[in-house]
Amino acid sequence: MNTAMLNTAVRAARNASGLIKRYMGRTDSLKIDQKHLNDFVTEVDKLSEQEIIGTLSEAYPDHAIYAEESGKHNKGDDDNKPTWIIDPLDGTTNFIHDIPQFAISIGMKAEGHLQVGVIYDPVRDELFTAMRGDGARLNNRKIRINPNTRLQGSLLGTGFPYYQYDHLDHYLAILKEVITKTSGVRRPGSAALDLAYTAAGRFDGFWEFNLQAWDIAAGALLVQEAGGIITDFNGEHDYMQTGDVLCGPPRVHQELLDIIRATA
Ligand code: 2AM
Ligand code: CA
Repeated sequence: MNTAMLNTAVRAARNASGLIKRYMGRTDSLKIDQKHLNDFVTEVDKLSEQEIIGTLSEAYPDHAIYAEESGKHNKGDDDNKPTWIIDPLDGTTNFIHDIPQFAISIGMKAEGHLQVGVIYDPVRDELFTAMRGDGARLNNRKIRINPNTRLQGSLLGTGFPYYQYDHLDHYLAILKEVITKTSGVRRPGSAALDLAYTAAGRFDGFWEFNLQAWDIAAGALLVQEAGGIITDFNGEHDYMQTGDVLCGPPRVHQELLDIIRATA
């Protein structure tokens, strides 16, 4: 069941990526709207989302869909319906600026758990996949987090607050600690890819405030299936609701959580 869903999600992501690639480097001719402060959407986000929803709903007409640009579809009264959680273009700001760091993210939640996660980087043709209980893969090769990694000597990914500044002082206090205790920090601009990179061991951890469920769903499963820990800033599992995400190998996760608590 999950294998069939994973294959369908991969097909949906690849179809959408063909479309995104056609517009790459031609973004000056695109119509760009601002949804909220600093939150942009292009025609490409919308077309990509339509393409993905078309593929998924044809294969699974009974499933619900929760997508960044068009919201909820086919939800009905049943809160526990299997649900596809879609970000059709994560890293839109990069895309608009012709910075080649963006991805398609498709997660599937059913029976209270994330079951399938797909993150596809069309620029590098990197396909990150995970199935619950079956591990995580990059282009079909297993990826695993190194469980012995510690904060000292690590390279972390993060996202700066860009529209909600209530936690800016807390964020900067965390950053100050992290800068002095690690080898470095990167802010690439696609949270989905940051999570995929953490699953692949490229980053030794990641944290960001105020993300959305579609930024997180697929990447959270990837991190877990690669052997990492992902929580909210209380060390609990409400990260899809709160949008506050902290993840990495167990030790890095704990050390980061200690910093987040000590600076709050
Ligand atoms: P999006 O491109 O799908 O909106 C990283 O901070 C996350 O925040 C990204 O995954 C990105 O998802 C979202 N985001 C939206 N607007 C942003 C902006 N102006 N700068 C950085 N990230 C932004
Ligand atoms: Ca996003």
